[in-house]
Amino acid sequence: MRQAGRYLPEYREIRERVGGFLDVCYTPELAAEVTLQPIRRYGFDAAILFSDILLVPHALGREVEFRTEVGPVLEPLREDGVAKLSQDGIEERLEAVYAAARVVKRELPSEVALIGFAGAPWTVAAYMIEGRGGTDFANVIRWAWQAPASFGVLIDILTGATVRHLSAQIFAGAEAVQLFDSWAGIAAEPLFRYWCLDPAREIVARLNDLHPGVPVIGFPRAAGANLIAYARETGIACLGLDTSVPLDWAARELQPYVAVQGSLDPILLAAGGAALQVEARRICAELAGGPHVFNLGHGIRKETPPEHVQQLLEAVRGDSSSRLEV
Ligand code: 1CP
Repeated sequence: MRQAGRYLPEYREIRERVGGFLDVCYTPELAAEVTLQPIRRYGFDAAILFSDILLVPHALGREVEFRTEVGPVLEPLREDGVAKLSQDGIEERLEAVYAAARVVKRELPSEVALIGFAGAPWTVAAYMIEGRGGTDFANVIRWAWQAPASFGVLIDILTGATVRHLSAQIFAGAEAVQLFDSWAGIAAEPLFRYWCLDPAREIVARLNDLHPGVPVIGFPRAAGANLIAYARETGIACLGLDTSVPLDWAARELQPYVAVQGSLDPILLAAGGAALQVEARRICAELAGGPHVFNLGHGIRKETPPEHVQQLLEAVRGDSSSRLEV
């Protein structure tokens, strides 16, 4: 999940030495190194490539900056800016990401999967239009209702760019890819169908054509009961559950159609203690009747003590012999 590295001293050391977040993303050796750090420390079953969902708007020609303590800041997109977005050459502009994936793939033990990712069109559009996180995204919602034709052009461009970016990561060694629709929950029902579900279906169909057998994981965060349609209609192989999804409901309504992952509250992981162990085991038990990948319900928090992650792994795996040599 997002910002996985920030709680690790070895990540912070690299960030302090190198400076900019984007510099780490665009330097293959560094991006590969921070991808591998949590695998070396804990021996997870999969590594997620170190990158960010906002590299795609950057590659489409938008200004993107990551400011310390503020997060991402983009030049806000207006309707007259859509025609200037260009997908030409995005693979060349994002070549450092694929180079990082190739390095990671070479270094990872063969039993550890590499996961590539991209932001879903709706969520990336939300950041492009709003210019930053931490808002109510009123501008994206207003545009989607008031000018669906130009909004549709933007979503189509992002859908195409997402397929190209994910496909290139798979060619570079990713064995599964995740589509982060972190702001799916702000899309009211018809918006959800047009701008979250339909683009996801198209992305999955095109990737399945290009790369048969490579699973696509969907994470439409806070989508609530819309998860049912997303699980049944998009063709995704696995669905990420945010912290609010009731697990008996997920077992009944979602698991017959897709594998599920997620659920554990990252705040509980940061808090630790007996409640963490109990909750980890409860999640495994509730989802034991179908395909389940243990994961968090959202990104790991910066203040998480690294030893809580080890305790969680032990609770899930039932032993402490899981460290791998990388
Ligand atoms: O070092 C730093 O301080 C930068 C923090 C950071 C990191 C480590 C950002 C800024 N992005 C990332 C990496 C990242 N982002 C990964 C790689 C794996 C990992 O290190 O965890 C992934 C998968 C993402 C995906 C991402 N970026 C999402 C989707 C997932 C989610 O959390 O919902 C989103 C919404 C972003 C945008 C973003 N990037 C960074 C921040 C602070 C934000 C959120 C801005 C906001 O809305 O408040």
